[in-house]
Amino acid sequence: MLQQALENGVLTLTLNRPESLNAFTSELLDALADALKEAGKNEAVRAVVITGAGRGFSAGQDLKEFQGREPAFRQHLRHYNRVIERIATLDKPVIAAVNGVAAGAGLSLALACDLRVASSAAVFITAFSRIALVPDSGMTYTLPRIVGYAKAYELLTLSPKLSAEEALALGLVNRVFPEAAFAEKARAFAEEIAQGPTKSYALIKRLLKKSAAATLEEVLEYEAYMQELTGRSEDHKEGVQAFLEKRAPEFKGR
Ligand code: T3D
Repeated sequence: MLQQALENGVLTLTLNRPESLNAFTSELLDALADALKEAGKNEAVRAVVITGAGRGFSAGQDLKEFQGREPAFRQHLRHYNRVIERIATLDKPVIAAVNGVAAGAGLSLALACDLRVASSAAVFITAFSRIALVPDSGMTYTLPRIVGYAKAYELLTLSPKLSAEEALALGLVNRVFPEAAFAEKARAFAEEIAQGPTKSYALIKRLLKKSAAATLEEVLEYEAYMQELTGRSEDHKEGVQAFLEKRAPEFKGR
């Protein structure tokens, strides 16, 4: 259901229900939330990748899970919200490696990550309005912040299928890699990030999250505080030393 592998500082979490394009069940969401919590505690993890098994990233909610039962949407969304909040507060870069279709809450999950890389075969669909729902899992927060209000409104109401190239042009993804080399390229991208100054990345993430609802004055103060923390880190000393010695830095995430 959820596969985990830790290699070279990168924890890869693979949604593994390929027969339904990795549609989410409560069980899968809880496993993902637990894995993200553990990733926060494990010092060996310096970056997290979320990807999908088979030809899909995730088709969102498993539409078969509640058939024949009374819907309890608000209660059920707690499973999603826990995942989204854990990604937002995890002090490590979280990368969505979108190997195939990302629809509904599958797209919400990708948008909640800090970075997105896509296979040239990936397809992006907001999907909620196609089944007369509103978005969830933070998509009305993340999407307009990435593409702006008017594009977000269009994507959420008309729900077109976007190709990887269209998603790249909109800024929905950071990189597109050819389908045949996707796994290898996505891994290399994540390993490069995991070898970076990850303590500094963690505080950049906190600053950006805070800036979404803060005044300039508050941000200036928070930046100064965070700069004090990064300025005292081993990685900062190494970065300056490496610059002076004209060599590549070796960051440890401390
Ligand atoms: O309950 C709550 O709390 C509400 C929460 C809502 C969150 C949401 O995510 S709402 C949005 C839910 N997702 C969708 O509406 C997307 C439904 N899927 C599709 O529109 C299409 O499958 C795709 C566009 C994603 C991909 O199309 P295609 O042609 O590449 O694949 P396919 O043939 O439609 O799907 C392949 C199989 O996956 C198929 O199974 P089968 O017929 O081979 O046995 C299909 O039924 C299954 N599948 C795809 N999406 C889902 C799914 N099974 C369960 N749930 C799905 N969401």
